[in-house]
Amino acid sequence: MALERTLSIIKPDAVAKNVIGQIYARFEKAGLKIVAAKMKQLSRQEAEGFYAVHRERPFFKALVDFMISGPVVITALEGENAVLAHRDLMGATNPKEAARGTIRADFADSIDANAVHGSDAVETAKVEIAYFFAATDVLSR
Ligand code: IDP
Repeated sequence: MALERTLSIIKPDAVAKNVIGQIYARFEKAGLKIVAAKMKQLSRQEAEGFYAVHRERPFFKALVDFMISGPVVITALEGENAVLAHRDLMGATNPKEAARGTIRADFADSIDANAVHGSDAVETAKVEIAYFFAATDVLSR
């Protein structure tokens, strides 16, 4: 087992549904600790930079438009195998394919509005956490 950190974003659809607390409760129940958190209205430039790896994909503009459509909640989580543990909680990208009881199965409406983002690897998580938080804002406990 490895103590890891991962980046979670509660996307504008889930924030609008008022389920931030329900999603946080799932993190905590799974043993993931919140070590940094903020609510933020992303600028277009911030969202484009965050999703730069998808720049050439046909859904890029729709993804960025969606991510700036309202505030998001950005959280760094810490725990044993945090990256995979968090992705298990999220479920498949397309909520129609997400396993029962996952965040996306329960709260997401479509592949575009799919409630949450989670880092896909430890190295990606380091870059994504640093994209939104200064090192001094991540408080291990
Ligand atoms: P992930 O969020 O499950 O890691 P990624 O493949 O990294 O999935 O894609 C990033 C985000 O881009 C997804 O969460 C989803 O909102 C959006 N996305 C991915 N694939 C599609 C697609 O085929 N159509 C529309 N949006 C997509």
